[in-house]
Amino acid sequence: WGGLGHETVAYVAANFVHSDTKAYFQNLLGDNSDDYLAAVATWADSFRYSHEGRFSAPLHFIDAEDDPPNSCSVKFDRDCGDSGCVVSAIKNYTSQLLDPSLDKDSRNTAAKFIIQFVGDIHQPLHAENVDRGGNSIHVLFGRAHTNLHHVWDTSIPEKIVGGYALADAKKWAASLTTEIQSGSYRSVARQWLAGMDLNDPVSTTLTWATESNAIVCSTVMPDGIEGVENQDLSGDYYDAAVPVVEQQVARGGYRLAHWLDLVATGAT
Ligand code: DCM
Ligand code: DCM
Ligand code: DCM
Ligand code: ZN
Repeated sequence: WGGLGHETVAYVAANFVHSDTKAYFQNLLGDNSDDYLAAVATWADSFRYSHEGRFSAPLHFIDAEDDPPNSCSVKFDRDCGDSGCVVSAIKNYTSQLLDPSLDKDSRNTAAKFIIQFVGDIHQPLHAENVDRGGNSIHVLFGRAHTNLHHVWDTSIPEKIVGGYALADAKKWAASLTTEIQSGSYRSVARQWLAGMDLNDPVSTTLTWATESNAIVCSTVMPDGIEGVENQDLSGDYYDAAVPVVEQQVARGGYRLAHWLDLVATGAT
């Protein structure tokens, strides 16, 4: 996701964490405001462009070598490369967060990675190898020339919300939070947490990646690359994507809240 998506995931999570979890992460992140998660939700996107952070670029995604739209799948051994992937990264940084012998600076960094990566794994094209997660597929969004990956990261979320400021993310998160508490997600949200296990982060996050990757077959390119390449995706395609993007952002935030609860409980 772009900044808007990541910040919205973070605000949704902040709306659901236990008060002990909030105190734990406010202390670790050195931020006692209500924006303590959203304020660092895109730190890892800047870090990966720095010299010392270059190693972390592949940790934002898992390149599923499946065959959309005919067959979607994620397999850890096949798809998580030698340099690591979003699944191995969440495992690694979760274990760092839980290591009391580790200095606070490292645990602060680990927390920022977790916040970004739980968001990213819910972006369908961050769980797909084809054309570098859609980056090499030229598309139009209205009059703008862009690529399929960017449309899902940024164009669709920003069209839904009508902006990309922190305040826009907070507003979108409030609306998704209401949907989880008393709206269209009320009956399914509990199921979103099924199988979450702090002692088995690989299985937990592969479940999320598999669900995300399945959306590549169903919604991102149901008619293959030819169905989207050089097409304007701001009309009917956008309309079909909106509920899927909203659900993925809501799921990411709700699951991030529970993961942070498990970490805070496990670490104290
Ligand atoms: N980005 C950044 N610095 C750059 C280029 C892009 O922080 N020099 C950000 C903008 C997008 C995000 O990275 O929000 C896209 O990241 P990804 O495509 O990994 O989701
Ligand atoms: N930005 C964004 N969505 C846009 C345009 C910009 O998320 N449609 C982000 C990217 C930069 C910041 O806002 O982090 C400032 O961008 P710019 O300098 O391009 O206005
Ligand atoms: N990306 C991805 N899968 C890939 C390569 C890149 O999901 N195989 C993501 C990472 C960034 C965006 O696409 O969010 C742009 O990547 P880059 O900056 O490497 O072009
Ligand atoms: Zn992306």
